[in-house]
Amino acid sequence: MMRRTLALAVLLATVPSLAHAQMPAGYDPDESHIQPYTLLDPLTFSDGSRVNTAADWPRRRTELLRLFEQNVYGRTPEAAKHIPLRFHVDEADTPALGGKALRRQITVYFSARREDGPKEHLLLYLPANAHGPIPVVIGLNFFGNQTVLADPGIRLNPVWARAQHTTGPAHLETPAESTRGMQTQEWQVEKVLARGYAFATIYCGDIDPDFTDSIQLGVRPLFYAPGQTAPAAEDWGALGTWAWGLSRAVDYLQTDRHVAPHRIAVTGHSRLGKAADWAAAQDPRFAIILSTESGKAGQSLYRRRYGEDIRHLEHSFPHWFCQNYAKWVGRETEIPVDGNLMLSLLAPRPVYVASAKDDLWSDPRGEFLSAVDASRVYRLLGHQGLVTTEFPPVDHPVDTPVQHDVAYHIRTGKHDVTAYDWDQYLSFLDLHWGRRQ
Ligand code: GTR
Repeated sequence: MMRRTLALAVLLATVPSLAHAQMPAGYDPDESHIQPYTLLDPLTFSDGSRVNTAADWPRRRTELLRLFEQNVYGRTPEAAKHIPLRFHVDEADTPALGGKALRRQITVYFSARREDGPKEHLLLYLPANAHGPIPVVIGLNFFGNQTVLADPGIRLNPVWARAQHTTGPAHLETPAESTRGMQTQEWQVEKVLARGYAFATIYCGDIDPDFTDSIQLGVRPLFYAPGQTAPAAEDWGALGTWAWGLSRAVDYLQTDRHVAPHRIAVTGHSRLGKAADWAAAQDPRFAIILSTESGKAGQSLYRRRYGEDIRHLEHSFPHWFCQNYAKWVGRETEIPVDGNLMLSLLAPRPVYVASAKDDLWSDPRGEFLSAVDASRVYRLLGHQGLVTTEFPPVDHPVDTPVQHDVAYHIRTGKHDVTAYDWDQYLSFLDLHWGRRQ
C-alpha cells in the first residue's frame, strides 16, 4: 500500500508522509532512554485544587478545552459555529456496489447564498438492506472521496494539486480516474456496510488544504475580523478547521432521516485522527471515537519525549496549529496539555485508541498510557475505563466480554489503517450499539 500511497501523494501532491517504520535520524528509538516524567493530571484544576466528583468535571473540562485552544489548535470562531449552511443533495439514494448500498452525495455550502465560496462534498453510503435509522461512521480522507472505494459513481470533485517539491501556486484539479479506490484498504467501506453501518467521508482539502501556505485557500479567511490578513495567536489552524468541517457534516447527517442522529462515530488516521479527536472534544454529537495512530498532538504523550516532538510538528506542519503552538518547541514537559487530557475530553463517550507496532514515531506506548490515565476520568464519571494498566501483546486488543468504554490495541505493522483495525472498530460499535448483522 505504501507504494500506492506514495504514487498518489505525488499525483495529488498533498501529503508527504514520513517513514514511520523507523525513527528519523536524530530521534532515539530506545525506550529505555526515556527520561523520567510526570503526567499532567486531568483531575486537578490549573489552580491546584482537586476534581473530586463528577459534578466538578464540567468546569475542569471547560478549562481543558480552553488550554487546547490557546496552545495547540486555536479557537473555532464563534461565527463559524453559527454559519448558515446550505445542503444540496447532488445525488440521492443511487443503488451502488452491486446493490449492496445506496449512495448519496451532498454538497455542504458554507454560505446560504454563495456557491463559489468554500464548501465540502460529503459522500454517504447506506447499507441497502438496513432498516430504521442507521448508525454511521464518518471520517475525513486525505486524497479525495473517490479514493475510498473504486465506485465509478463517486463524483470526481476537485482536489489540491501541487508538485511536492515545487513552490508553484497550489491549484485545484479534477482527480484522475486512476485514483478511484486507491485507499480501499485503508477505508474498508464494504466491510463497514456489510456490518450494517452507514459510511460517510469528506476530503479534508475541501475545508483547508494541507499546505504550509494554504491559509488563503481554505475557510479561515471567511472568519477574519475586518482588516485582518493573517491569523492571530489563538486563531485556529488546519486541524481546527478540519474538526469544524466534520461537525458541519454532522449538521447535515442529523437532518437525514436514514441516519441515526445520536449514533454518529468519528474516525481518523494520523493528522486526521488528531482532527477527529479535536472534533469530538468540541462536539458531543460524536458519540463514539475510533482513532488510529493520532500520535503527538493527538492522543500520544508529549511528556514521554519519544517519537515525534513539537519541534518537528511545528517545523513541518505549522499550518495545522495556532500560532501559539510555536512557543512550546523544545518544551514538551511544560506545554499545559497532553494526550491524556485530550482523551479525558472524550470521556465518558466510548473511545477506541489504536496503535501499530512499527509506528514508533507516534509512540504506541504513549498512546496506551494516555488511555490508562484518562480512564480515571471515565471512572469518575461512572464509566468503565481501560481494563488493564499492562501494555498488551501485539494483536491482542484490550477487551472484555462486558461493555467497556476505553479500548486499545497495538497491531502488527506500520503507520496505516488496516482491515484488522476496522474489524476491532466494528466490534466495538456492535458492543455499544448492539450487533446489526
Ligand atoms: C507525519 C506526522 C504525524 C502524522 C502523520 C500523518 O509525518 O509527523 O504527526 O500526523 O504525518 O498525518 O500522516
